Amino acid sequence: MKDYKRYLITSALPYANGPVHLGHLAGVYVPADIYVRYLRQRGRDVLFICGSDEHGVPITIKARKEGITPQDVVDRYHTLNKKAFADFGITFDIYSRTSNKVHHQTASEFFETLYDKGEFIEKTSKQYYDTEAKQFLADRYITGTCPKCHKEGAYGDQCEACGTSLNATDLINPKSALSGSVPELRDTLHWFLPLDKYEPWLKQWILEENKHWKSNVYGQCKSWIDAGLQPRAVSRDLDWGIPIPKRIKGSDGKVLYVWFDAPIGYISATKELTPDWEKYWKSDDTRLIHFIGKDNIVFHCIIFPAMLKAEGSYILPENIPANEFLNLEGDKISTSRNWAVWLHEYLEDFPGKQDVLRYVLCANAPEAKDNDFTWKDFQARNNNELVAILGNFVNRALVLTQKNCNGKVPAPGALNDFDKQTIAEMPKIKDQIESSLENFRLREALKFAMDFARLGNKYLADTEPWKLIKTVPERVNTILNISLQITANLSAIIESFLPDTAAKIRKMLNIDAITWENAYKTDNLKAGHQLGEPALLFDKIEDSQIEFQVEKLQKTKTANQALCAPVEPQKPNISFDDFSKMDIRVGTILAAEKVAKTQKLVKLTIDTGIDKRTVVSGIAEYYEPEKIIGQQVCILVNLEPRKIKGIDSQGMILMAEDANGKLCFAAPIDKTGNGSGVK
Ligand code: B3M
Ligand code: ZN
Repeated sequence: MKDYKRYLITSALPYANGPVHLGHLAGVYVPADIYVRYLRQRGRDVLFICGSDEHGVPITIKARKEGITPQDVVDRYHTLNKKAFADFGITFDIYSRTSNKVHHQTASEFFETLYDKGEFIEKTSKQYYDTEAKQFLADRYITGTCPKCHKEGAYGDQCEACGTSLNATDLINPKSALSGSVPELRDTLHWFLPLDKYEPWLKQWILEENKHWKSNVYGQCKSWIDAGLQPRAVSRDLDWGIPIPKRIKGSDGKVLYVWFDAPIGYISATKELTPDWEKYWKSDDTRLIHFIGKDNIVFHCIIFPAMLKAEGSYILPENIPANEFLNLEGDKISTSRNWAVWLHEYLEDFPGKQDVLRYVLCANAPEAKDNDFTWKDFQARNNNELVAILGNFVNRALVLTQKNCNGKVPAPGALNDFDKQTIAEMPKIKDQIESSLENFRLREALKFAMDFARLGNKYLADTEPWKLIKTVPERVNTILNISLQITANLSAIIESFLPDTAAKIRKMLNIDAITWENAYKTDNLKAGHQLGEPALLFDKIEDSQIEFQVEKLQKTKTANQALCAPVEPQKPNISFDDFSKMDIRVGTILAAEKVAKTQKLVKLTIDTGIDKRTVVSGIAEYYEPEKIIGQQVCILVNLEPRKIKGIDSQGMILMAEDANGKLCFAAPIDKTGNGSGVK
């Protein structure tokens, strides 16, 4: 490989529309942080860049749902995620955000440069427009019937029922999610990056010159390129994002497509971090590496490089070690289904155990294929690997020294063959770790790092110093010296994977960090050096803790299913007169009984304040009749009476129905007089 002078490491900018979870950490941020820490240990010039991706339609949808502004949404999650990353020891040099001024400027200048160079195609196409809300509709804001499976509630970009990707114009009976009205097709102008023009270059650059990329990354790129590349719109009709520069004709109401501005965020964040930013972005001897998840491959391997190439003054990524996905207990991690382990919650349940999660996520990293996180495996790796191997070795070496040498590093005597063999293993393992890390095989690197601890453990087990204390104390001194040298080196070897643990070991050894270059030597600790107090590095995780986590996950799944399911779009507007025609009163349930031979129906007698009347309601699945007597409810009293299963039902009880069809009473919170009107 080329001799690079500096490293520019980026990790995907997470959308600031939800908290980060363990899947993000495993796929992107832990691997990037391990690699960066390792580079720093080797004294390399490195910048580690990240931040929040704060544009795009999902953020506006979330804001609408919660009745707050998109800026409120991104402020909330930017702060939360920044803290979560810091808590897990992810050592970004900057965690910026794309709503920053410098980013807006950088991204719109980038657009202008390409525009002025004539790199875009301008095209008018037909898109849905909501005449009531007076705006063009993003695909996610249009719902309708799926042309494929004929289920309702499909989105303009995808049917979630059958998974088909759609164009908004494919939907049957399209409706605007903003106003509920039927949208109309209108002409709109957009700017397109002609990826087809870059196809020959991309073919050469990726398929010929970047054969060293991971096979999952290379394979995905190849299939995109083989399928033929099409021009891609880089603008959107939206009011949240970076406005297309005013001087450009037709820019009104248009913003940059989020995937155009987000990767430029790497550049703006570097600008914000250092006035030297151009040295990192514009010199051929910088090694630029993007850490991402597999869903971001096309944007980082094809579209962003094509943008950079079109602009002309930037370097291109040397590698893009994208990972596959981490599943959780056999199911895809999903924010909307709340099937996730949230980082802030993990720390509440396992305070101080960041390194354990870093360890398990790296040991299980979805490097070549999707992988599964299970709490059982988490427990097993903690108990059988961190406690039994790493923790046990370090503890034995230190406690034995404290007992037998007053906590001072003993001077070694003559070495025997086994000592020499053991010592000779250290540089070998270190080399293996280097080669694995340089090639982004982090799981393998961690396995080798644990071999370093295994080496120490085996050395103590085979030499059994505790049996020699009385008989050959000089031999014990040699064994302990070697064990302590291994421990000291181990603190450097595991530093990038388990930074807190490395710091704890250094504290127990009473030393400063050992450089990577010295992390195999046997004179890092001088004879007579006073050690600190030994303490346990890890403790066992009990079955009960694991059962608690599994149950918690199961519970959140059920509880949140209802809350997170997509809600129905709003219905068309009505006048106030329409509303006042409904006579809704508060009443009290006087009697309730199941209607014979039905599953769902309950016959209720209600005191409406006006009269006592009978209403049949479909609530039997959710309420036991005897338990609701005396409860207040709201009742639409002037609904045309209907015969239901032979019973005259005079009115309707108001119920809240969630997206899964579950019902609960919509009733006054405070007790009030029967007959009170609801307005
Ligand atoms: N925000 C997608 C994601 O979080 C996107 C990455 C941007 S990286 C420039 O998966
Ligand atoms: Zn469908």
